[in-house]
Amino acid sequence: MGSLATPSSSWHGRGATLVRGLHTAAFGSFQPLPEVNLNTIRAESFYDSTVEKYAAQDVEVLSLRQMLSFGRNAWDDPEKILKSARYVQRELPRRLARRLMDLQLLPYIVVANPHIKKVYNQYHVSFETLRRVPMVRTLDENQDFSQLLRQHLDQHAPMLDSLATGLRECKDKVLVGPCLQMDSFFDSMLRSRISRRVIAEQHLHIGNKRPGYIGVICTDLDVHESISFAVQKTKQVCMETYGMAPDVVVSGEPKASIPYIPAHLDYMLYELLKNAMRAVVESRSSAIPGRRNGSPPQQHYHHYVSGAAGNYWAPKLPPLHIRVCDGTAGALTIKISDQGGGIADDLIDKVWSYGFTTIGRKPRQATSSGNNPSANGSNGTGGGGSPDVVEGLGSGGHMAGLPGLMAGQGSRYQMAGLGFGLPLSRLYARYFGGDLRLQSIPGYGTDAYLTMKHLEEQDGQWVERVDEPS
Ligand code: ADP
Ligand code: K
Ligand code: MG
Repeated sequence: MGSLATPSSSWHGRGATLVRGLHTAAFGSFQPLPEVNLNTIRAESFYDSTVEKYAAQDVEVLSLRQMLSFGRNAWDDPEKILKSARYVQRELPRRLARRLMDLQLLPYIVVANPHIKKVYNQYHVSFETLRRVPMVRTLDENQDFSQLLRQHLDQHAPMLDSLATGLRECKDKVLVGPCLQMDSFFDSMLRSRISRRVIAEQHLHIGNKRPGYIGVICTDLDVHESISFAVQKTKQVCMETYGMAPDVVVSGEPKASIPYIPAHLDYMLYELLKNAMRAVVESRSSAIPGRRNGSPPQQHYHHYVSGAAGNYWAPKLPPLHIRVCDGTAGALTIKISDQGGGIADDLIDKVWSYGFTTIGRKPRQATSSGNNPSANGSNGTGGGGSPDVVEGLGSGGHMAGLPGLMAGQGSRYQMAGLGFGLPLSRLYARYFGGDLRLQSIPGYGTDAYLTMKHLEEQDGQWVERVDEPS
């Protein structure tokens, strides 16, 4: 199977000139540090007192503001770079140990799943490897450590996919009932994963001088640029999948910007736009089969489509509307409105569950009036539940996905299917103190509100990010 998209800080391909992040190949091929033999480190048994010891240690959570102020001019300050390396060395084993403990607590049927076991083993290998690296004292040692870090980031790239597949297989066995809080398990696994990757990527980029960036954080991210980029990519995928795509009308604060990790915003926009476009196309596509090559009865409401699926008359798609609202209470909100038929009341909570998707279901959403969705929710590229965007194919390794897409990885990615888009996007939004909410009018359409916090002081407190789960 393919894999699951998550953002990467190593981002490229936004047009030939627009390069986000740095090419990881700069680190060259990896030579393991002499003390560590990767081949001998294996998770022999699930119980491991060393893991327990590390898991019990406190983690140090840095806010976005702290990361920005620490990282400022770090490229010119070897002491800062070494301090950053030691922070990473200290934090990652503790955080990995906590997740290993979580995995150990899963019911046997879940732990025994080969995909979940693979995740456990990989986490364990990284834990054992990283905790054994001697404290970094020189820039040369940091260079080696950075290579090791990059290697582990890349090795963990497919782990999200394994978790998702493991979840699906366990759910199928029906043995994983409500007693196991799957969503909160995934929330803490994935939030921790985001944290670890942000920590690692921030260190890997902290020594690079890049205008407008501190490490992987863009200090003034142009929100409209991110939107138009995501629109362009989603339209492309939507066209490839359905042979048509709705237009997108963008309005609002034209100069909106925010300090943010570009790949995080790119990911959220891409997932929300895919959902919105899919809803619009599928809620109108029922008319398509009968209209091939014929004259439409109501010229005004139809347009001629020439695509992979052939030539036919299709109903005109109502455009998506995106509005950027800045400056209210220290938050920037992006509202994405579609007329894709909305979400049925009985599904409105379920859509936030990891793995929940209506791909391959029928019917897929609320209907009223004559707005019947197509009976077949799949997109014709083979099998419901197939993966979405390919992760790990982007040069960024992990959190790749979109970068993989950028690099033109062919037609493997699709519009939907893993059921991770909404919950994972909300996790990313909340990670830096923002949020993601949906407002649906069944039978009409959906508004998604993506809110991101500015770094201003609020009620006497700086906006902090939600980091490692306790
Ligand atoms: P996936 O897109 O892989 O199915 P998501 O988590 O992104 O997973 O979305 C879960 C489900 O929520 C979708 O399958 C779809 O049924 C529903 N949904 C999400 N966004 C919309 C929308 N804008 N309009 C209608 N339904 C939506
Ligand atoms: K979902
Ligand atoms: Mg989706």
